[in-house]
Amino acid sequence: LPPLAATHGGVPVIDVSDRAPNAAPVLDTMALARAHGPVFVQRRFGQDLLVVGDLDLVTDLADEQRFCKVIGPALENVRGFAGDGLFTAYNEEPNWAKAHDILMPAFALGSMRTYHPVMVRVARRLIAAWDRHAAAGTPVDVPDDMTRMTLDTIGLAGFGFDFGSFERDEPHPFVSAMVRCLDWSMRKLFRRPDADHTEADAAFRADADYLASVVDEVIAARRSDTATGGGDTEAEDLLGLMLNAPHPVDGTTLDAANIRNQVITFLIAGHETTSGALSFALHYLTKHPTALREVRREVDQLWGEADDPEPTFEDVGRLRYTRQVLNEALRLWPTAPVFARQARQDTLLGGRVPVRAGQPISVLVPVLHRDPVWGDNPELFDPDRFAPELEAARSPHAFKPFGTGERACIGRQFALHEATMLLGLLVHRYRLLDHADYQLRLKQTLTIKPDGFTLTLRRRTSAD
Ligand code: MNH
Repeated sequence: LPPLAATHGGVPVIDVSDRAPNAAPVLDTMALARAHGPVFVQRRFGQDLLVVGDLDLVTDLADEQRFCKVIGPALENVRGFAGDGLFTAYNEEPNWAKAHDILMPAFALGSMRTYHPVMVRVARRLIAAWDRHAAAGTPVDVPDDMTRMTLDTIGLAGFGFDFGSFERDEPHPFVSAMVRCLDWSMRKLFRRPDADHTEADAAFRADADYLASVVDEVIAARRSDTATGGGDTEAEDLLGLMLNAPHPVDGTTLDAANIRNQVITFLIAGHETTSGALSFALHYLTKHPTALREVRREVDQLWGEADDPEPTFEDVGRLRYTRQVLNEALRLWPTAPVFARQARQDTLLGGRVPVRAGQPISVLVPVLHRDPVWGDNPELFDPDRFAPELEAARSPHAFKPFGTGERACIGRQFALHEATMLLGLLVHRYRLLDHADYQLRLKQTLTIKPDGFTLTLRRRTSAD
């Protein structure tokens, strides 16, 4: 481990300049927390970053009177392709509040009802593909297929655009370009100040331009649809709101550059983290037969021996334990593992750590999710931690996979509805066979996923 360089207001300072990032840099940061405690300063090439993963301090950081979101170094890089979209807009940038106000209705409960049939339709695409693998006895690449499912879902539900991911052997090129853009945004954080990065930057620019060209295609498809009299039913989807909805206060619509940034933002934020969460949940279910049995009990109670259940919107709300499984997977591996906060004024964080106004403070979510508040075996996968009575007794700040406050995830209900339903349908239909005795290995491109996770499948029979 790197030596302690100094301390800062009682907080250890660790110089990590000499460490090359591995496949999942968040694991390195978690190791620092294990060695030095959940609050420390990470120093790289003379730049300091305060990192926090302890419940008391995160509770303080969640106080919106004193702290707010900051576009830290990582999101500053993401701005290179998502611009002033909702995720990467500065708090004080007028387009944040404007887009937030215009797009909020698309995430109200009523809207989830309208997305539900689309989510079922895309779930059936995945099931059709998995049925073929089950019949052939060939393995499925779980994160790749979860990504196909979530990308097609946000494309169709938000934009009326079909990526057709299950008709492709390889991921849609939008996904590969996006992954490289996210990876560039992350690797840039580790650059030695003296090296030349012209080539990587040019490749990034080409990928970012390609993402923008896909967006133009998505928008053009809508415009031609509207011109031919279709599209009425889509007037209220995300793209409809982006293109046409007047701001409730000043009556203007979003500008063209901002619309492009919003489409890129939602196509990425709307699928990348959800697919990781589903992949982790499936991994843990294959390793925890008791939890798997409980999910089976729940889905069988709902859908019995139906060959092709028709899940209703209300059904998804009844999958309580299945949702606990997702929450527990998001506790152990929050797929967006870091978010950043800043003090509104110079202050003492938690009454003890001096911080300057505007200074980025990293919340290391996987460490928060292993705080002593989670008991003495926080590494254990146990969905019962999310039983309603235990949840009610626990601090609301102990679990932050969706960030916090005004800038928390707008798509949380969307993600949970989509993921809970799919997880339920898969457990209802298949035996998930851990044919390779998969050992969890993380891959990170800002967000995290299980790397190289495959399963084989068998259709369940009444005997299973
Ligand atoms: Mn989402 C913000 C995690 C699914 C769209 N999301 C955030 C933040 C986290 C997050 C954390 C806050 C980041 C920060 O503080 O800097 N999001 C997730 C996770 C999932 C997820 C773990 C799935 C699981 N997110 C979704 C989905 C959508 C979406 C689905 C869209 C359909 N998220 C967003 C947007 C923001 C956001 C947009 C930015 C909101 C804002 O700042 O106003």
